[in-house]
Amino acid sequence: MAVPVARRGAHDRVGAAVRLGLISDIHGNALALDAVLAELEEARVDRLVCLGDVAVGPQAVETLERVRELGCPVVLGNWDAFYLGARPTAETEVAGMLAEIAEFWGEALTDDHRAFIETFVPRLDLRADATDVVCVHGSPKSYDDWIFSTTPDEELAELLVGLPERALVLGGHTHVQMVRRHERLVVVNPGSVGMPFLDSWPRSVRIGTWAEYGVVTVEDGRLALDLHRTSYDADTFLRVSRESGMPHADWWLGTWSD
Ligand SMILES: [Mn+2]
Repeated sequence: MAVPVARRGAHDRVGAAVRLGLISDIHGNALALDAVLAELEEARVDRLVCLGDVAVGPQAVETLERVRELGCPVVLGNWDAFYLGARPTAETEVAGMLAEIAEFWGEALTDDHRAFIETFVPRLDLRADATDVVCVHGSPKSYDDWIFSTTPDEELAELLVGLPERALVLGGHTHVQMVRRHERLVVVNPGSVGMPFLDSWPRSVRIGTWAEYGVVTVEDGRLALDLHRTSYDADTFLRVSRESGMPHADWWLGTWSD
């Protein structure tokens, strides 16, 4: 993968014309990640940013190790935090099942893997050309916050309070691609690499059999936002998932839909 290794820093200057590749919510789906990385290599992005929820899925180890090899900065997601001991906030039946499944997937992770997850940051601030870029998982306040296209303006204002007046806010967590303006801010969600949702969680859990990512190009006052969907071998991924012996397999596999 010809993406340069990114330095970490509070304000990491990345030069004039910048193409950022955005991957988020990979959710232990290495096959989807490989398909996305192949396209991002073609797209000649200058750097990659991962917006969190990396390992939690059937191919936890492979996915985490691929992301580590990329050397890109990673924002801490709620399920990354789960593997560092954080408990899920939701107490629904579905949330309980997901936590049991996640525990199972996490059994394959070593202390070395957890040490890598500990390097994930709650928020990453970049400068791309003259643009402030704020990278988060849910919102700048919490990896548990949802920003949907339908989130009321007043609620959104609360979640974005304290940001620079003009900034690009990059976040994941909803598994739904989105571009939304809020005053001078532009909020972009590249969707989910490994488990894109057909509906807005938590209304229901329905997962699509494609992979999502984004490319942001910033150049001399110009801004281009590309939200991509691509295909991968989802049949093999679902077969691997079933064969893993995961708990609640019938329910979980039943949430996947073409
Ligand atoms: Mn997620």
